[in-house]
Amino acid sequence: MANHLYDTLFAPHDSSDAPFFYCPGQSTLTYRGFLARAAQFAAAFVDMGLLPGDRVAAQIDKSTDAVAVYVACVRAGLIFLPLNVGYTPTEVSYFLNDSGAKVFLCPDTAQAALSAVAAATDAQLVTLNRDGTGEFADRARTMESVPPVANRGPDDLAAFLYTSGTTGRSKGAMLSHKNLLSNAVLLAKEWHFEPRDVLLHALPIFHTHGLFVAINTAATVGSALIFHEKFDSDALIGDMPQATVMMGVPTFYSRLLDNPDFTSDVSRNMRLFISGSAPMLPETHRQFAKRTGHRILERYGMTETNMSTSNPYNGERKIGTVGPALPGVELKITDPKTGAALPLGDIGVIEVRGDNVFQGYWQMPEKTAAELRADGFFITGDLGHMDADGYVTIVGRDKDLIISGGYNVYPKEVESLIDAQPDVLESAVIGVPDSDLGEVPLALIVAREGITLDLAGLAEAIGSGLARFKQPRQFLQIPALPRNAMGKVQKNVLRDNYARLAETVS
Ligand code: MLC
Ligand code: AMP
Repeated sequence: MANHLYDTLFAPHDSSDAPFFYCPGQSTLTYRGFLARAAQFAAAFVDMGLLPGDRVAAQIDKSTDAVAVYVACVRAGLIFLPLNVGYTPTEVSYFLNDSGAKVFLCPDTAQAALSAVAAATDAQLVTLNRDGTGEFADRARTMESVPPVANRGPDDLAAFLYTSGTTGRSKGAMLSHKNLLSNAVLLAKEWHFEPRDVLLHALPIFHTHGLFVAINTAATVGSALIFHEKFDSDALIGDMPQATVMMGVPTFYSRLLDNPDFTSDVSRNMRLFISGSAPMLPETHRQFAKRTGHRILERYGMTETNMSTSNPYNGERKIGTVGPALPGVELKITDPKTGAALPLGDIGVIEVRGDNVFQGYWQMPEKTAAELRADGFFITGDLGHMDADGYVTIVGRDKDLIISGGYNVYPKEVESLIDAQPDVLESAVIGVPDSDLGEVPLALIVAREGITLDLAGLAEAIGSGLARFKQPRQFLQIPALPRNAMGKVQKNVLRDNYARLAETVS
C-alpha cells in the first residue's frame, strides 16, 4: 500500500517522540502522540462509512485536533475541505451542497445554527471542539483498531479549498497529493527547515498559508510548531524567543512593529521571517530590518498554485519583489488579451505551471478551462513583471479581488447582495487602502430615482448572510457609477476618488 502524501510527510515520524506542537497552556504533543490521534480519527471516519474520495468538510476552531482531522483525511484517502470559521450558515450551506460532503464537523456552539443547514445536504453533522471534546472525539475514542493507511497515488485528491470567483459562485480548487507534497518538500529545502526548527504559528488553518505552507513544510523534516489560536502581538512576542521561524501575512508584521515590546532582543533566536498572501509595503520591510536586523523573506502563492515564487534564503532578497520562480515551477508574464509571452520587463498576467498547480475546479469544467490552459499553465490573474535576474514584482490584479488582512473578498459576491436590496439600482464594491489590513472593502451605491437610502439598514440586511471580513467597512450613496465607452464600471476611477476618504474612515 502506498499513500503519496502520508508516506513522506507523516509516516516517517510515526514513532518519533520529538515535539510537534507546543500549545500555550497545554502539554507538548509529540509526533507520535499526534499521529496516533490522527489514526484514531481516520478509524472513526471509516467507521462512519466513508470511502476514499469522499469529502469531509470542517468549520472548526484552530486546535491540534483540527490538524489531526486533516491528517486523518490524508491517511484515510478522504478529501479535506476546511472552512473559514467566519462563514455564516448561508455560506456553509453552499459549500456542503457543492462539494457533496459526507461529513461536516463543527463545534458544539455552532450546532444549533448549522444542524438544519447540514440536514438539507448529504452531510452528517458531528461535533468537535477546540478542547478535544465532542461527538466525533467520543466516537474516535471507542475505536479499537486503526485501519491501514489508504492507498493514494500522486494524482488522487487530498483537499478542496474554496475560492470565490469574479462571477459570483465559489469554486472548489482541487488539490492533489502531488500538489501538496511537491510544494512542502520544495519549501522545506528552499527555506532550510531542519528538525530543530520551531515555527511560530498564528495563522488560521483553513487556508493554504497556515495549513499547507506552514504545517506541511514543518512536518516534512519533523520541525516543531508553537501553535497560537490566533494572532495576538503580545502573545507572539512572549513566545518568539523560543522560536526560529515565523510565517505571516503583512498585517502580522505591521502589528508587531506597532508593539513597542517588539525589539531585536525578542527576535534574537529567529533565523527566518516569511511573509505572503498579500503585498507587503516596502516601508514595512525597511522598518522591520531596522528594528530586528532581519530581512523578511517575501514569497508569492495562491490557493490554486500553492507557492510559486520565493525570495532566496541565501542571496539577495529584493524588497518589493516576490523573488524568482521556485525550482521546478515555470513562470511567464503574458499579454492579458492574447496570452502571448511578453518581453522581459513588460507588465502582464503571471502564469505558472508545475507540480504545484491544482487539478481544476470541482465540477466546473468551463471555469477550469478559462483559467487553466490545456498546456498546464494557470492564469493567476495577478499582474506583474520580471527583471533580468528572474525576480517577479506584482503590480496589481487583473481579477476583481480585494485582499483584506490576507482574506479574499470578491466584490461581485457583495455587490449581488447589495443590488438585491429594495431601492438599490446598482453598486460597486472596491478595495481601499487600510494601514492595518492592507485594503478593506468600501461599497458605493446608486439608489433608484428620488430615493435616499437607509445605509445602516442596508448594511445590516446584507450582513446576516456574509462573513464579517467581507462586509464593507463603509457604505456610501453616490449619484452614478463612472462607466467607460463600453459601459463597464471604471473601478479604477472609483478607487482613485475614494482611496483617501477611506483612510479617514477606518
Ligand atoms: C478579522 N476581521 C477582519 C479580518 N479578520 N476583517 C477584515 N479583514 C480581515 N482579515 C474582522 C473580525 O471579524 C472583527 O469583526 C474585526 O474584523 C476586527 O477583528 P480583529 O480582532 O482586528 O481581527 P483579528 O482577529 O486580529 O484578525 C486580523 C488578522 C486575521 C489579520 C490577524 O484576519 C488573519 O489572521 N489573517 C490571515 C489570513 C490568512 O491566513 N490568509 C492566507 C490565505 S492563503 P468585528 O465585527 O468582531 O469587529 C493565500 C495564499 C498565499 O492567500 O499566498 O498564502
Ligand atoms: P488566495 O486566493 O487566497 O490563495 O490568494 C492568492 C492571492 O494573494 C494571489 O493571487 C495574490 O493576489 C495574493 N498574494 C499572495 N502572496 C502575495 C505577495 N507576496 N504579494 C502580493 N500578493 C500576494
